[in-house]
Amino acid sequence: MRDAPLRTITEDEIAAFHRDGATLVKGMLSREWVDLLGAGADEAIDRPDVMSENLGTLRVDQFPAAKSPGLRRMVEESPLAEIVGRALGSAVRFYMDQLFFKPKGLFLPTPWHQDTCYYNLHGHDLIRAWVSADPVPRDVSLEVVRGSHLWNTTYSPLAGRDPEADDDARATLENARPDEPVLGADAYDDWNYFSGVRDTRLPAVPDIEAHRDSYDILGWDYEPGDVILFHGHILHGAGGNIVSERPRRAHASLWAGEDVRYLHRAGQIIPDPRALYAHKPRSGQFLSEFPEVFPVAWSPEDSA
Ligand SMILES: O=C(O)CCC(=O)C(=O)O
Repeated sequence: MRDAPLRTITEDEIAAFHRDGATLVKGMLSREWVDLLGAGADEAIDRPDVMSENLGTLRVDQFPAAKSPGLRRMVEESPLAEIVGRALGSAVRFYMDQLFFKPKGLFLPTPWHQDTCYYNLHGHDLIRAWVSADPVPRDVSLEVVRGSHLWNTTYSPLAGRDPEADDDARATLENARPDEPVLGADAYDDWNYFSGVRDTRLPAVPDIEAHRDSYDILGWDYEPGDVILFHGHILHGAGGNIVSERPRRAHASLWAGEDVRYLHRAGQIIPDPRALYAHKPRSGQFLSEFPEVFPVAWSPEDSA
């Protein structure tokens, strides 16, 4: 049974998400959910596994809800599914989650990137819910390039082996098969951000940081209980290079609406959700064809 948000997301907030590609939705999660988010993040932080990466002072975990009961409850029982479902205006399915932990001390920036190219997914109805157990001031919070979710460009990932410097990576990219993921189920035995191959045939992410004045950058002061919604295709990053007295325990979950399909990407970086491998998905199949792996988490009928 899912808990309801403290209030219903407004039409204006939904319109802002679709227009700008991201919006801050204030005051949606109760203190109990924020406490559980903090406890769940700590559980994941204390259990580094093959899906954990230390990138300087940024620790990123893929699929942390798989090992943290607290984060699993956030995904399965918290109001997040209803919030993202109302924003998309359709049924939603949980695809995956990530933890972005910056311990107190020097916060390094999260570089500007787009998530699209990291996953074997294709479609427009992709939405992320970014929440933090700690207050996050504007200068170290999530930022997006307003409207970039509609640019219709898939950029090259920042991670992955470089095919221009590595013959093996080039061969992997050139020989990628449309019916086989580049990262197989064995990625769950041994994975890092450079297990996959960077698809350098895609355009490079523009140097947004060096030309901030040329972009319309949106960002917010974040308080626990708020939810930042952002589109799966938007260019985003997070500020840094400041010393903070507090950690930043952020959790981002990725949800799919109706048009989202599986797509074998030659430059896949993040493995498919573990349970999907057994189904041997083909490019073009809707996620809804795998209801055992991606059950409906919330649908408008739930609140009718
Ligand atoms: O929180 C961050 O620093 C980055 C978050 C991010 O890149 C994401 O949620 O996709």
